[in-house]
Amino acid sequence: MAFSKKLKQLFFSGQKKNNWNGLINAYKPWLPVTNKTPIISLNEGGTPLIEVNSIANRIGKGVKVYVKYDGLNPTGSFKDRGMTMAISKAKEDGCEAVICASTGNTSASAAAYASKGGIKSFVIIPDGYVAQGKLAQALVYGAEILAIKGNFDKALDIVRELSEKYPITLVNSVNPYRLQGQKTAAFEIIENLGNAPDWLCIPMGNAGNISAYWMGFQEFFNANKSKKLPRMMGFQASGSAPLVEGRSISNPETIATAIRIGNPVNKEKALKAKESSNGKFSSVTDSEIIEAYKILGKEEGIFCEPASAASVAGLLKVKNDVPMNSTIVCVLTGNGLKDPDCAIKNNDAIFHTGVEAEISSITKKMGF
Ligand code: AN7
Repeated sequence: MAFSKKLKQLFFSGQKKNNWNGLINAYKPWLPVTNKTPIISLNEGGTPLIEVNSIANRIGKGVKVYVKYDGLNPTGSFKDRGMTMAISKAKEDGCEAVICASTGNTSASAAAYASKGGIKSFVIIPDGYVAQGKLAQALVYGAEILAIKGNFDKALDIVRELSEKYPITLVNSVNPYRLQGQKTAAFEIIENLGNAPDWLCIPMGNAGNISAYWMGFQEFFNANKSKKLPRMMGFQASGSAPLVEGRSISNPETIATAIRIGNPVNKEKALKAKESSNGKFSSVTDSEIIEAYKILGKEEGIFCEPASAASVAGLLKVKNDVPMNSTIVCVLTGNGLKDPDCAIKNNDAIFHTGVEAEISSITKKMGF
C-alpha cells in the first residue's frame, strides 16, 4: 500500500525519533570506545528536559527552570549512563564479574547491565537503608547481594579492597568510565537548550555526577558547542553534608537514602568543579527535600526520588541569589517509584480506604 506524502513524513519522523540507540552510539566520538568495544546497552540516555513553571514562579525574576528527568533511564536512574560505559569496557577487557557498593541505584544499574552483558555481579549494600524498589531490581536482575551491618562508606572501603585482591572489576564512580558515560547528560542539555544553562543544580552523594557534568559542559564549551559554562550548584542533605561542612560525617542520616554518604570519593573533583565554575555547595533539610518532592508531584506531574528533589529544594533555598532572566536546570537523578515507602508516608493526598462499593457511599465521601 502506498503512503500519502503526509503519512510518510509522519511515519519517518517517528522512525527517526525511535532510532535512539543508547548514549554510546549517540556520542561515540566523545567517549573512550573503539570498534572493538562491545556495546552493552539498554538504550539509556536521551531523557527529557522538562520546563517546570511551578518552580520558576516561586522564584520570579523572569527565570526559566527545567528538570533533566534522568529517572526515565532503563533502570530508573542516571547510573545507567555510567554503567553502559563501565560494563562495556569491563566486557571488552574480558572481565567476568563486577562489584559495587551502593545506596541502591548503582546496584540496580550494575546488576541490569551485567546481566545484559553476560557478566556476574556482586553488590554490597547497607542493610536496611536501601529503598524497596532498588532492592527489588537488584534481586530481579540477578545480582548476588550482600547486605552488611555498616553504612555505604564502609561498603565502599570493602569493595575497593576486594577489587584489588580478586579478579573482579569495581563499577563504583571511582571507575573512570562511569564519569565518561555520565558526562553525556550535559551534552543532551546543551543540545536541548541550544546552549548551557546559567546554573546546574544537582544532588551530591559521592559527587561523581557533578564531576561528570562539569567534564561534559567543559568539553562541549571547548568544542564551541555552547557559548557559556554553568555555575555548578551542588546540594546535600543537611544530616549528610560532608562537602558543605568540609569534613567526613561518620554517621550520615537523611530520608534521601540514595545520598546517605559521609565520605564522598569524588570530593577533589567536585571541589574543583565548584571552584572553576564559581559554583556553590549548600545543604537542605529533609523537610525541604520533601516539600520540593511534593511540589514536583502535585504541580508538575513529575515523580522523583527524595535525593533527586534535593536539587529543586536547593534551588528554592538559594532563590534570592538567582540572577534575573537566568536559565536553570535541576537534575532529577532517580525515579520516584524507587522509594514507594517515602511516597506513601509523605503526601497530601485524600485517600479514603475501606469504602463501601456503592455509589451512595462514594458520592458521600466525595462530598457530592
Ligand atoms: C538518585 O547508588 O551512590 O553524587 O550507590 O542514587 O554521583 O554519588 C547513588 C547516588 C543522587 C548522588 N541521586 O550521585 C549509589 C549512589 C540519586 C542517587 C545520587 C545518587 P553522586
